[in-house]
Amino acid sequence: MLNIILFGPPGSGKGTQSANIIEKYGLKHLSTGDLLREEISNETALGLDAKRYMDNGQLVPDAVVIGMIDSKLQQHPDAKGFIFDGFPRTTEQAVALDELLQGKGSRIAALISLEVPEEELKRRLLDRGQVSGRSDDNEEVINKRIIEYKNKTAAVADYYAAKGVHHPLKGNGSISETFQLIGNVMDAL
Ligand code: B4P
Repeated sequence: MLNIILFGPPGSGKGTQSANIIEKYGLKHLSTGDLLREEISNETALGLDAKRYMDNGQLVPDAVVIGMIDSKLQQHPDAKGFIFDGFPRTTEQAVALDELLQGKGSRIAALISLEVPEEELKRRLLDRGQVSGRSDDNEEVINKRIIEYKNKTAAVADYYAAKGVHHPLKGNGSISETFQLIGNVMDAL
């Protein structure tokens, strides 16, 4: 199995690049953001609870997202690998993911980190907000998301750097330039 984490701050292009990666490499895409938005649109109890956090620029509690990923991994026992998009977002989630993969005799091969300057992130998220209907469409929520990323999520890159699988990339080129850089890492694995 080839398991990749696509990592980076809000608006760095994780969802955008995941679409390119699954098309070229045939990995199963697991996006916690997409899974949570699906729960919200189905108005499940989990979704209604998650919405309170997401609308406020906060991370959803670890137990909720770890449970979602656990059940998705079980639903796809024959996948040739996974691209984890937006997960893990805390060190606790990273430890849980490692344990889940160990149970399948597998591990994370690479954490690909998209590095984008803060002003560019804000510009992209404000642009996305005009068409997406998502709640992170204003500076107040965007700033909260960036603070949450620095406080809770950035450490996940250090966790995987200590395992020797952290691949930081410049993520502020065009979509195709960034995909080229990701492809260089993927092809070497
Ligand atoms: P996510 O849905 O994961 O998404 P994101 O961080 O907002 O954006 P992403 O990096 O995917 O950017 P995109 O490709 O769209 O998270 C949403 C929320 O869900 C979180 O705030 C949190 O509350 C919750 N959540 C999710 N996972 C969680 C977890 N594990 N634990 C707890 N809570 C969790 O790109 C942004 C825009 O930029 C797009 O419009 C795109 O077209 C544009 N763009 C992309 N690349 C570009 C490029 N190279 N040049 C120009 N524009 C580009």
